Order: sequence, then C-alpha cells, then structure tokens
Amino acid sequence: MGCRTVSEKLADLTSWDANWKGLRVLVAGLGLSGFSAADTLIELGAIVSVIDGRDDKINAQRAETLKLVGAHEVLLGEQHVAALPQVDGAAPDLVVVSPGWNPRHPVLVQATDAGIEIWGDVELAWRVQNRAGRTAPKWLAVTGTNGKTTTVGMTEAILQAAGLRAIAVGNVGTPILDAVREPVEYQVFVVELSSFQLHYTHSISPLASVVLNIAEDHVDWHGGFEGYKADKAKIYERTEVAAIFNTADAQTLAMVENADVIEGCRAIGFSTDSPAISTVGIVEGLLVDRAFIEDRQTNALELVALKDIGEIVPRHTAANAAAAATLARAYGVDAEAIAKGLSGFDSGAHRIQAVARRDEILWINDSKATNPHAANASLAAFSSVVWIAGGLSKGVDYTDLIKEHAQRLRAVLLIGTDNDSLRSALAEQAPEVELIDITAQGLASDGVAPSGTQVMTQAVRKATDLAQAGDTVLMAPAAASMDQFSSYAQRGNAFISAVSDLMDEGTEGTK
Ligand code: UMA
Repeated sequence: MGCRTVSEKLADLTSWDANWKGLRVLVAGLGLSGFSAADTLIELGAIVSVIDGRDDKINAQRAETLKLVGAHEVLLGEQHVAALPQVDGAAPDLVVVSPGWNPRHPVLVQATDAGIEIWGDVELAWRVQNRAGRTAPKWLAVTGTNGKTTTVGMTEAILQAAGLRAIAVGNVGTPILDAVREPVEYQVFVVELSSFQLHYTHSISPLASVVLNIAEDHVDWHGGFEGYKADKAKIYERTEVAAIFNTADAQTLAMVENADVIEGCRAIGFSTDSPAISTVGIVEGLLVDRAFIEDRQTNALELVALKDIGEIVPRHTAANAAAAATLARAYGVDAEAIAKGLSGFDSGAHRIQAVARRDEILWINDSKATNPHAANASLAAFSSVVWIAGGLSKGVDYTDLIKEHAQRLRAVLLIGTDNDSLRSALAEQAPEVELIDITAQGLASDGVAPSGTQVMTQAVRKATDLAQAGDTVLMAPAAASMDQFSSYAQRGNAFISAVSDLMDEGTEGTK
C-alpha cells in the first residue's frame, strides 16, 4: 500500500472512483449482504477473499460465481472461520462483515486486535454511492425494535407517489449495494437498518433518521441492552435535516439529544397524539404536520385521514404512518403524495389483516405475530378478543403479555404443540379466562396428531361459538408456526380459508 498507512488510505476511499485497486479485503459471510459486498469490491479492483462457516449448496454456488468474476479466494466451512486468514499472503487491509456476525467472533476479535477496520456492507455502500457523473441518493434511515419494515414500506410508497425514484433497501431484504449498482439513478434510499448493521456502520450521514421504538431484543449479540441501545443510537449521528424521535418513547429523544448531528438539523417528534410544535401527530383521526410548515406556532397541515389508510388502523400502524410521513416531509414531499402513498399502501398479508366482518364480529389474521412482542401490538388494538394462539414458543416467557391483556380476553383457543409456557402464563395471569386446547382435542378424538389445517378449522369453528357481537377473533399466535405449518404464511392462509368457509356456510343459513 505504498508509504501511506492503511488507515490513511481507507479514509480516502469515499467514492466509487477512489483507488480501491490492490486493497486486500476479507469479506466475512457469503449471505445476501456478503455476496453483494464481495461482488462490488471485485468490480472495484480489490483483492477479495471470502470466508463463510457454512459449506452448503447455496454457498458453493455463490462461491463459484464469485470466483468466475475474479475473487481471489472463497473458503467455506467451519475450519476457515476459526481464525483471521491472510488475503493474498498478507494480513487484510479491511474486513467487510455481514450483519449476522457477532463482534466477539474470533475472526473479528483478531482483526480488531490487529487494528484492522471492520465495515458492514452499509458503510461500503455509503462510500461507493458517490460516483462521477451521478448524484448520490439521499438517505432516509429507519431503525427500531418493531415496525421498521412497515415504516420503510410506507415511506417508499409515499416517495414513489410523489414521483421520486425511491427504493427501500437494507435489512428489509434488498442489499443496499445492489441498489447502488443498479443503472437506475435513485434519488432516495429508504434504508432499514438493524442494530447489527448499525454496529458496523461508521460514517453515514442521512438526510433524516428515526428510531421508532426501543425494547429489549438481540441482547446476546450486543452483550447487553445498553450495547443494543448504543448501536441503535448511531443512526442519528451526522443527520442533516431531521433527527426524528417517538414522543411516546423518551429513550429515542435522549438518543437525539446525545447525537452529533450536522449543524441546522432539527429534532422532530412523531406521535399518535395531538402534536406539540415540531411534531407530526394525530388530531381527531387526521395525521397532521406541525413541524415542517412555516406557521407551525399556530397552525397544522392536514396530511391524510386515518380512515383512508385502512379500515382498522391500530395504534402502532398509526405510529408507523406518522414516522413515514415525517421522513417524507423532511425530504420535502407534499401532503397530497403522503395521502396517496399511505392510502395505497398494503401493509402485507398476514399482518393484522381484516379477513371478515359479520354479525358485528371481526376476524383478524395476524399470523406474522410469531413472538409475544408482535402479538402485544395486535392484542392492544382490540378491546374484547377471542384469541387463537400458540405454536412453537422458542422458549419465551409469556407472563408480561398475558398480564397486560388478560382483561380483554374472552377466551383462548390453543393451536400448536409447544405451549407449556403459554399455558402456565395463562393459568397464572388469567385463570378466569376460558382456555380450550384445540390441538389436544384433535388428538383425543382419534389418537392421530391432527394436521395444522384441521386444527385451524376447528379453532375457527370454536371461535364462532364463543365470540359475541363487538368481539374480535384474533389469530395472533405469539409463536412460530413450524410445528404445524410450513410457514407463517401457510398458517395465515389456513385461517383465511377456514373463515371464508364459515362465511359461505353462514350465507346458506348457519350462523
Ligand atoms: N456466518 C458465519 N459465521 C457467523 C455468522 C454468519 O459463517 O458467525 C455466515 C452464514 O453462514 C451466512 C452468512 O455468514 O452464510 C451470514 O449472513 P447473515 O446472517 O449476516 O445474513 P445475510 O444473508 O447477509 O442477510 C443480511 C441480514 N441478516 C441478518 O442481519 C442476520 C438480512 O436481514 C438482510 O435482509 C440482508 O442482510 C440484506 O441487507 C434479515 C434479518 O433477519 C431479514 N435481520 C434481523 C432482524 O430483522 O431481526 C437483524
């Protein structure tokens, strides 16, 4: 690397056109982000070695492709991830790591001890998006424990409704470097960032950034809740125009207050309540802006009516919509596009999806609620619930969830096969609530384990006996589906088809 130090050289690598040639890079991980990073670095002329602990068919195929395009080496299997390897006969100048790699992984510990910089694919994307003859996109960055994917989807929909070339990238599923290398000259990236990705990001400077909420998650990876929060807070660093916080979560405001933002950047709140000044919030069913209008001292701009977003808009969806609208306003999008984008947005099947409404009973599919946290959001949205729950619990504790919602439960119908922990939380926190184990009943009838579809059909039939006018039958299992179904989508479809069969029967005379 000549007489300049490696860190001086790396500091200069802030565009596609910089001199990446001959840089020795170790890419750790050959998943979506690792493949994309390695492919990019090869195109840039770096000497690229890739390691991955998994030696399976998919990785072997990816390895073949990378070798064809010019990777120096691709090493698959546990033996190659035990220690930091050399790249072309010398220590790497840089490690580019996939988000799933724990910072305490021996390869990363050795790299850190040797003073080698570790970047994620997002850091690399930030640097190489600058390219002669192109205008780099602005970044709207989103993190949080829950609601990230919905919020980036809503923001993308709004920006596209405004006629902008915008795309949702990052943790949502499209590696950001893929979007950087597309021929389309994007104006805006809506970047979903996990706490893992933020950990390995060092110099990004988003136009606007938001932490939607913070609850305990991925604590093992970060070595504690404080570490998790510190990584989330990195999203606000160097924000240009709006550092956006949740007025209902003081931790997010504290993060904004502690961040080193670009001069002139404002702290803006989003809220599901009536907005104070510098906040986007909700008044009488309308999402309104009191942050980005000139006369915000005395006025508010109507953006969209909640009823236009959906028939049922649970509080957390309203919060996500408020956050998305705030990000879009920070970019300068007008009210009309916000209304158009949010009203056309489909939050996706299986996520608090209204399936039927009859005899004043609402049927909701929330098969995507695969853990207590997600189920908490949907239970909170309804006042009286016949709850279809259970599945593969993954060892979680349900006590807090049941304690919080015992009052709203009319009855609980258990599906799934791994419900000991759910059952004991119900016995402790909601002993009065009627509990029927549909799986066990199916077993008892003929001794053969019932299929997922049979269990779901029985649960739906039982629910119709128990539900009263004004109730919601909510299938939000708070558990994974794999014990009885192939996926949460299959579980959701089983519910939808059982409900629709019931409705068809109903039109022929049954209840
Ligand atoms: N690996 C090792 N050793 C390790 C860890 C991983 O060898 O100790 C290997 C694995 O065998 C695998 C590769 O490294 O081949 C790991 O890839 P990865 O798990 O980091 O995942 P990617 O395929 O690169 O996908 C990542 C995100 N995955 C994670 O953060 C775990 C994807 O988010 C993201 O969509 C993608 O980049 C594109 O940006 C997924 C996710 O589960 C959806 N995110 C978590 C969440 O949302 O809770 C954070």
